[in-house]
Amino acid sequence: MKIESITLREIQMPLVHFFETSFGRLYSRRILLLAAQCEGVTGWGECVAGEDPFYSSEWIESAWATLKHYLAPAVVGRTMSVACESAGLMAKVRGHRMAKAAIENALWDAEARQKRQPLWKLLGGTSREIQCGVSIGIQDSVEQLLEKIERELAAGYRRIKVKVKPGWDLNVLERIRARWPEIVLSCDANSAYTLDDVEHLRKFDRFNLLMIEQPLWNDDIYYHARLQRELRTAICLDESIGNARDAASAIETGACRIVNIKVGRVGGFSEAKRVHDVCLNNNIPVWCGGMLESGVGRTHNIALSTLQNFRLPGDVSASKRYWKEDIIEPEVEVSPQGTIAVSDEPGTGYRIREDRIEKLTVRKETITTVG
Ligand code: OSB
Ligand code: MG
Repeated sequence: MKIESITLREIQMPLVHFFETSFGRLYSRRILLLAAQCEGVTGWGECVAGEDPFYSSEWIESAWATLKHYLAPAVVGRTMSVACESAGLMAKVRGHRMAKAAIENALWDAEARQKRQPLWKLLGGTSREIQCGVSIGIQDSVEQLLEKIERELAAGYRRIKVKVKPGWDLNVLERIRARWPEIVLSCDANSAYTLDDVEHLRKFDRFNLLMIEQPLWNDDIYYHARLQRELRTAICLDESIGNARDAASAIETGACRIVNIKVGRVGGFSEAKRVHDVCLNNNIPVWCGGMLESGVGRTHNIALSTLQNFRLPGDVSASKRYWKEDIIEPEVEVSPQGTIAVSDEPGTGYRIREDRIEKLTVRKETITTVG
């Protein structure tokens, strides 16, 4: 498979509802899409870097520049037999994992299309159906949050995750549990607490949560291990796990009992598979995180979620929760049982709506080899 060129695009899409986390409120997304031209097939990837360097140090402008100047030139013009070879070609660049993932995942997408195989099978997936949960942001009032939860439960989602931060936590969880004592519930702090909050965090134990996600610093493992020893509730790490080695050290030190895998955060499908395998070998369940993706990233998350150790419902939800109109066809839909079935069609099983992407594009740049 020869990589002839790579096209970067920025598309802009307003969110159906704002999404608020401990680092702020977001109304609209700037999404970096990447298309790799490989001898008659086009592989698509999505860079999940955000609008701002808040979730991680990467953001759309750093990703664009790094892709343009370093990562795309490292792979364009090269021939590879399998997509995962691209990771080695990009290894000289430190960090920039979300940017790297956009390339590697586009090449997996191309490889699946070229081999006329479903992407999920190429990745080594086994489940025919994945379990879905939802992530619900901070709202203007607890009443609004309860209404949203009610709607998502009625739609069939199997796990509710709410964003928390100091001042929007115990009171909120209390109200949710008072109304729904039995639902599978978890919370995500996106690093909003410190070790000074241990006594406060111990109070989360009352709510019988499936997990508390990333309570402490985004780059920390050691202090999460200290915290986990103080809590009955399982800690799940998101931001802290950048690769399989991080997962191994988090497990070895007891920093978490569950791992959130985001393919962008760990630098692409091959590292995501390695994180998955480390967790599997240590009997640590994983689930697939989300980054408010468009259909391109969303369908890649679906494919990844078919690997055997994705034992908990992921933040993989229907297109319509985020977008008035997605850029794939059909849109991602979730069954009344809170599942998505994967198909045997080649690639992702979803068609890319290039005409719509073209209309949403605000900038575009193609990297080809010179001469
Ligand atoms: O921490 O999981 C997170 C969205 C943006 C950045 C970080 C996170 C999230 C979510 C949304 O929780 C999950 C989704 O895409 O549905
Ligand atoms: Mg998270």
